[in-house]
Parts: sequence; C-alpha cells; structure tokens
Amino acid sequence: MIAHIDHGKSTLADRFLELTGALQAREMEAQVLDAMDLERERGITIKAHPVRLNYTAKSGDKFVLNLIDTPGHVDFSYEVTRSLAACEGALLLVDASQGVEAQTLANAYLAVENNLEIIPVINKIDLPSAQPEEARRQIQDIIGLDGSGAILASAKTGVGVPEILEAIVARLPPPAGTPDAPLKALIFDSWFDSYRGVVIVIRVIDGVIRPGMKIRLMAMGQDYEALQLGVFSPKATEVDELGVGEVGFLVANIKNVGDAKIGDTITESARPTNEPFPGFKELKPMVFAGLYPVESHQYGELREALEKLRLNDASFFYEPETSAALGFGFRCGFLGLLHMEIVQERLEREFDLDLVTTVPNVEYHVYQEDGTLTLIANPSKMPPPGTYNRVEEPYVKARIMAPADYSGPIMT
Ligand SMILES: Nc1nc2c(ncn2[C@@H]2O[C@H](COP(=O)(O)OP(=O)(O)OP(=O)(O)O)[C@@H](O)[C@H]2O)c(=O)[nH]1
Ligand SMILES: [Mg+2]
Repeated sequence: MIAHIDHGKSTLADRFLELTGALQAREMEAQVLDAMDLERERGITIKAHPVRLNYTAKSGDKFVLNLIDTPGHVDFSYEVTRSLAACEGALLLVDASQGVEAQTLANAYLAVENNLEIIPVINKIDLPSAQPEEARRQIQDIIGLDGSGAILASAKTGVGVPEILEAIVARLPPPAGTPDAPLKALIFDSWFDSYRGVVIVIRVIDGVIRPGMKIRLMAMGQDYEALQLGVFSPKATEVDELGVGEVGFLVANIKNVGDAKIGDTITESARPTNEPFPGFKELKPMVFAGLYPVESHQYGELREALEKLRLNDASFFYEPETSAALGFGFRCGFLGLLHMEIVQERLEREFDLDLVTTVPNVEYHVYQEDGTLTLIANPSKMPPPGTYNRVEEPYVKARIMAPADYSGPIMT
C-alpha cells in the first residue's frame, strides 16, 4: 500500500484488519499497525509493516493476502522500495481533497519499475472538500494509469473498502514462484531482539522454508538452522512453514548482526538456488551530521546501538569520527532531516543513550591541483584556502509539475 504522506494508508489497513476479522473491535485503535511509540506520537508511519489477512471473497473463495503498509514521507522511501520488491501488486491511495502529490507520483513510478499491477484508490471521499473526479483525472493525466479503474473509498467510514478487497483478488496476479524449486527467500527487513538475536522478515519467492531446515544467507555464505517461523496476523504468530508468496519472520539464532543483510537471499544449504535476488540499490545519504554521546564512556554503547539500529533501518550510514570539542563519536549520513531526527530519537529511546547531534551539512568535493578528489563532510576537514584547485557543492536539478495557474508564483 503506497501513497503520499497522510493520504490514509494506515487507516485503510485498519479497515482491512476489521473486515477480515484479524482484529476484534476491542483490540482496534486508530492506525493500529503504527506500533512504534514515535509513529503514534507523530501520527506518521516510519517503518513498513507487513500483515497477513485471511480473506473470504464474495464468491466464497478463500485467499491469504499479505499486505505491507508503507510510510509516505520521502525520507523513508527506502522502506517503500524494499516492500515493493516483496509484492505482486500495489494499492495506490490518492487523497480526494489533495489529489496526486509528489510521493504519489514517485511511489507509483517505483511500483511500475518493479512491474507491479497497480490499483488506484481515491480515499477520503467523505470529506466535504473531496473532489474525487478531479483526483481521477489526475491519476489518468499525471500518473498515466487508467483513472476509470480507480475505486472511490473512505478509510474513515469504510465506504468502498469491500470493493478494494474484491479488486485485490480479482486484479492482482497470484505469486509466481515454484513450490518445489530450491528455497529462495528475500530478506527485506530485520530487527534485533535481545533474546532471539536477529529476527529477519522474509518473502518466499520459490520453494518452502520450515523450522529445522539448514539455511544459507547467500551474501556472507553463512549457514544457520531455521529455528522459528511466523507471520504477522498482525500479532507475531508461529507457523510450521512459509511457502511461495508468503511473508513472515524467521529466527535462526543469528548473533552476528553483520550476517543478516537487507536485500540478501536465503536458500537451503543442501540445495541452493542459483539465481539469488539481485539486492537493492545502494542508497545515497543526503544529510550528514555528527552523533556523539553526552557521556564519553557511552561511546561503546553507541557503537553497538548503531549496529543494531542499522538492522532495522538500512538507509542510514555511519563511520567513526573524533571531534576536538566532543570527543569520540560517529559521522552519520541520513536520507533527510526527518530521518535524522527519527534516528536520533530511536537511539535515545530504544537504547537509552544521551546524544549530541552536530548541525547537519552536506558533502563537498574538494579537487587538488593534480585533480585528485577528496570528499569532505565535515568543516574541520576542509583544507586551508589556496591549497586546492576548486570545490564543488551539491545542487538539485528539479522538475516542478504544476497547473499553469501556479507558474507565476512558482517563478517568483
Ligand atoms: N476524513 C477522512 N480522514 C481520513 C481518511 N483516511 C485517513 N484519514 C485521516 O488522515 C490522517 C492520516 O491518516 P494515516 O492513515 O495515518 O495516513 P498514512 O497514509 O498512513 O500516513 P503516513 O503513513 O505517515 O504516510 C489521519 O488523521 C486519518 O484519520 C478518510 O477516508 N476520511
Ligand atoms: Mg501510515
């Protein structure tokens, strides 16, 4: 499920959970999948959340649907990229009062790149300011999808939600994998649990995985035994196997955090697949800042915390750094300012650290007289003036799409 921020993805997921009976009314709360404290406080989704739904269609046929609710904010678009790699299709939500916005377009393109079938949904039609027909026109003219296929819905009142579930089973293709081929499962998320070690979230592409099976994490070539498998329904629930198309978690007593790489493929040690998943594109951090512990003796704890947090958020980067004023710390790269804020908050809350962050800045390219390039992300590393040939700083080549009426103010 993809959209621009606040177009109602997590609220629509609530309705799905209710309609399919995954949660009882007394267990419901608004945006129930946004389980992290930070998500609830800010009212935004930060992490992608997978959930399994058992759906009985109007025809009486029974389906298992694996849904991933993704964040809409651009700083977390890596969550969307990874989620789409695990899916057969995408629901693209458009807020009927806002119309198509930047991330609607960007995420729709991501889905197209992944060859996914897209079902457009025009949400929030209950709002007095809703203009569903305008949204339909924009879906057609701006994104280039068939606007007449868009479903009108309100995640708040529940109108149109049964039609969306029917459209999912009618219009999205079933998983294409081969059940008796060698196991091939994509790691698209993970986190660190102090009791169970690394917990991996997988999507099975081919074959089947069961507890007791000897498995291999292909990037590092490490072998483990699959100990526990489960699905999110939405509570973590143990299962006996995960087969083609299924999404769930895997515990394999992985203590070495570096072994579990996002985008890696899991296969069976005895019968490995010869076509691993190609992995995800390396991300380019956009904003750099230093992170230092307030108490210098917490440096070791900070290093461990960063390692563990990176399991759950592969989109930030860090390297050790020392500062004359702040002592030992790390230089970190983030996808944006909100991302930076969230990483700092998570480190402080989940790992009980007190941190100082330096002012964010960007990377400069410094060219010496002989043409050698040095990347400078820290003002204190800048060579003295006169010792280099030239400096380049990042700039943005942007394309702004807007109705003709707005071009005057935009030029200003
Ligand atoms: N009136 C109305 N409000 C809605 C509807 N769907 C969602 N909302 C409201 O819109 C706001 C954002 O909803 P979310 O479900 O958190 O949006 P989201 O797309 O998950 O946002 P991110 O995950 O942060 O990108 C909340 O205040 C919802 O109550 C709807 O159909 N009608
Ligand atoms: Mg959300």
